[in-house]
Amino acid sequence: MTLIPQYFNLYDYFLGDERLAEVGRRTAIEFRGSRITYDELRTEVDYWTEQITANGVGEGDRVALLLYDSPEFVACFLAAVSVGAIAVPINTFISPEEVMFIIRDSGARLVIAEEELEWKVSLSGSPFKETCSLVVVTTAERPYLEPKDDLAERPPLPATTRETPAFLLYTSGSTGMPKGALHLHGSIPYTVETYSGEVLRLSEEDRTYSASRLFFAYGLGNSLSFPLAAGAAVLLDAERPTPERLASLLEEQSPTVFFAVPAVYRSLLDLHESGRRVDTSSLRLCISAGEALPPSIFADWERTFGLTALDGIGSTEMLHIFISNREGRARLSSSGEAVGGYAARLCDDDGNEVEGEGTGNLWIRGGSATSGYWNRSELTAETIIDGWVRTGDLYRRDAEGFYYHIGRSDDCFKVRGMWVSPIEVEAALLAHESVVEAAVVSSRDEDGLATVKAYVVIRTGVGDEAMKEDLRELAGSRLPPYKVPSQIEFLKELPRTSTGKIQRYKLRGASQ
Ligand code: 3UK
Repeated sequence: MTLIPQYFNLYDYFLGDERLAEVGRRTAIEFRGSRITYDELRTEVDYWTEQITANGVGEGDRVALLLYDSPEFVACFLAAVSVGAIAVPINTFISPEEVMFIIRDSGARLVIAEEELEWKVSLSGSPFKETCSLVVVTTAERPYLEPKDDLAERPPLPATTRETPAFLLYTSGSTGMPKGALHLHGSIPYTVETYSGEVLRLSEEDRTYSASRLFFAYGLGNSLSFPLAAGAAVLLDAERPTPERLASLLEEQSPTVFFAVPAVYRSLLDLHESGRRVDTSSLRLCISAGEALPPSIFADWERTFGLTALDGIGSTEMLHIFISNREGRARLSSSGEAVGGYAARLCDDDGNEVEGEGTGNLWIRGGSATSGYWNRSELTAETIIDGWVRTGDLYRRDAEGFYYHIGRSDDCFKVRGMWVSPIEVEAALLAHESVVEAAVVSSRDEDGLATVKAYVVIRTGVGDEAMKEDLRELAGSRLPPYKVPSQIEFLKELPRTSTGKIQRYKLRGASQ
């Protein structure tokens, strides 16, 4: 007997005739003071489908998106996947070198870029000239609400299934350039049915806003998958989510569900304290992810606004959150309990399972897991074992099944939700002529937030404040601000193993 895989396409899932019969006239997106209904969004997707196919894109081709959070992001993403192509969202904050790495690594056939970000894309040299085109989206005046009467009838959708590749999300690991985790058409509905269904429980009345952008797996779920699958409205904003910007947005656009990383919760609390009152009265739910939510922020948020921030851990590889706190049973310092549909397992370093209470490497299984890294079969085989995805995180589990994050089993860590690789920061410090060696670890500031701490050995033996300033300036000229060490300590030598490896765990112990 042959099993015919059942037809499934994300275009139909979000905007098919049956869905539009229900939600077509409701607001799907609010952006720059205009409202876009689900019906209008479908027209927008069909318009972008025409643009994409006119550029020769077909099934399996990659379409890179270098776009701000905007209706175009959503429309281009859905247009690309509707024709069986693979959408490749790119972080708008990264350097031109990293952008080009992703375009090259994914083998993009088309790049759709924000006019303001076009300078990061250079397709003139080979091998791109013949194989890759660029479409620029004008930032200032966007014609969403112009009638698009001249659209041709959509060609029939290709015979995609839940297993058909749909999008590729790049994430930077411990070393080197980012790696692309491939996701399938079925990955998104899985996260909708599990995490969103169980923890967010969105209704058509909800209005979601995510400070984390659409190009992150976190933002993609928060601002595309979850609201659109629920027939809710998503508030999108192309501007940088500064605390002031977020405060006005909360005040003027009344979201009901708010998503952010811990540092954003802290910055809103600070703003509120400084006298610019933050109005959270429209919110019914606050979600934190990306890094562990420090207990001080959890407590301050609750005390100040009477709202619980629900911490949960997700990853690019699993697409969204798989261990989470829940309303009414959120626990301080914990990432929460496994979300239904995901199995969590703690393993010792030999891969043996730790049962019940205990500590170990976190492995996760669930239907939204990446099918593998793009063109990295070895890395895929190391990361996915018998269907279990090794997260690289160390966790403790208590007797009731709550999980507590201990750290990364490699040495990478996150600051303000963004990855810091110690090696890269060390390299910047080592560029100073007086620096002999450097080791970078995560530390914590007074609020318990992760910061970058550098231990530095210098030629003259002892360093002073002026030297610290010098080093920060040098690092600042080579790295984005969040990677610049806020704490610097001088040492006579670094702790090393007999084989010469820096013992970062000793330094971490010293700084926490
Ligand atoms: C860390 C956390 C402790 C952890 C993400 C929500 O962050 C996301 O994906 P990334 O691929 O990073 C994954 C890694 O980040 N982490 C994330 N959340 C927490 N550590 N507590 C947390 N609550 O090391 C994990 O392995 O950038 C977050 C939804 C989708 C995502 N992709």
